[in-house]
Amino acid sequence: MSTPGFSTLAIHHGYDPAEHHGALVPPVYLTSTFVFPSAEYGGQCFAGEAPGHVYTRISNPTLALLESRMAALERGAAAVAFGSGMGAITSTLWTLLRPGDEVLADTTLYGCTFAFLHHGIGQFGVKVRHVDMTDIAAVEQALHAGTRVVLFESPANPNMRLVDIAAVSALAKTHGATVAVDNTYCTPYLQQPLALGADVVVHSATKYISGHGDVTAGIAVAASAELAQRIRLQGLKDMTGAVLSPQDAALLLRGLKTLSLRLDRHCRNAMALARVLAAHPAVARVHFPGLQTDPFHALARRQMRQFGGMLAFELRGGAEAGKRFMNALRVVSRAVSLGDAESLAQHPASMTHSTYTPEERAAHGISEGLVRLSAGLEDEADLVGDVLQALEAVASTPAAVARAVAA
Ligand code: 7XF
Repeated sequence: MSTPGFSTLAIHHGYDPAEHHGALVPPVYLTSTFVFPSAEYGGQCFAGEAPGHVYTRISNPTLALLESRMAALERGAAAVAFGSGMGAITSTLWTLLRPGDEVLADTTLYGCTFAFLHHGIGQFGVKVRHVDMTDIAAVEQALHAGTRVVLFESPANPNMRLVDIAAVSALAKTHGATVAVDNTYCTPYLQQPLALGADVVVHSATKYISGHGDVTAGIAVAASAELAQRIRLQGLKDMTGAVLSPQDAALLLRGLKTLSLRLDRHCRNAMALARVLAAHPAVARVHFPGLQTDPFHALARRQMRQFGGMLAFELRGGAEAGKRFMNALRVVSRAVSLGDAESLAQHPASMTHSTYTPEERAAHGISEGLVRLSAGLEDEADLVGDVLQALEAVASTPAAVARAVAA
């Protein structure tokens, strides 16, 4: 049989019903511990000399199925599941970094990843440096022998900047740095950073992979099995303990089955919303790589299958207008998170990126007026109608009328 396609892997990889009483859906191993056939065998398991599960914080058959499926989908060697995206990110970075090492990060990162670097691991002798990774020459200049990890998101949360994964990975390799890419916005259906040269991919599986807003989870997928094992035995087992519950692993396995179908719809809805926003006079700027005018359009065509379900925009009336827009929404929910069936709108400066100071947001390219939208799975016409009526509500306020008259 030829190599199975993405959806076939997402539905079948690593599971044979014949080994489980014919159960179509994999059973959930709802157990924290595993019984040893003998005391000697238990000791051998702990010494890594005999196969078998010993304790769910280290491994569990339901988690192992999710991990092998995610590794196949990301084209990695092995994966480790976590109880949250921050669990995946912190466990991976604690494993890779020592005092004196430097992590070179893009200018824009999700707020808690930024906080972990500056207020978490940064307190323990790890140096944190930011560089604009959309500028390859700047990355080349910033890399040096002490750079242990290169970390970025593409597209970046919240401002939709894209990083050339292949170019940055190739440069980082020449300096012996490990490249970690947060692939939450894309999932492996839209983008496969390991195939482009990255060493490890991290996800908030709370988002598209779960897809239904009812799970918090994370995944790290490594290009080498050795790195995945280090992340499991140091980062997960001893340093964070951020294990995923088997019940939640089962929900993620269910989410994966429809990931490609859902993302096709998310991407279509996001494109429709981006077009409507870009054409509206109340909108100053739309950040969406699917627009031909977007500075990252050509790169997106090269490294993404489609343009994703996330977009961000700034209204001419700034942050105040942005809040009025959000308050006028009727179909789109006002909430953080992303990748759910429900479309979600949030204000990064006061919500997901309030971990930055206003000065840091200004220096890191996160404008105070930015509104972020996660296009859900509702009907396109209803979403477009909702966004248009909310834009009209903003445009017809007294302040907007006064501005229009003055102009
Ligand atoms: O620990 P989580 O499962 O919430 O994942 C953390 C995380 C990691 N990477 C990226 C790119 C993320 O967007 C997230 C979580 N972001 C949510 C958001 O931006 O809305 C969190 C809500 S405060």
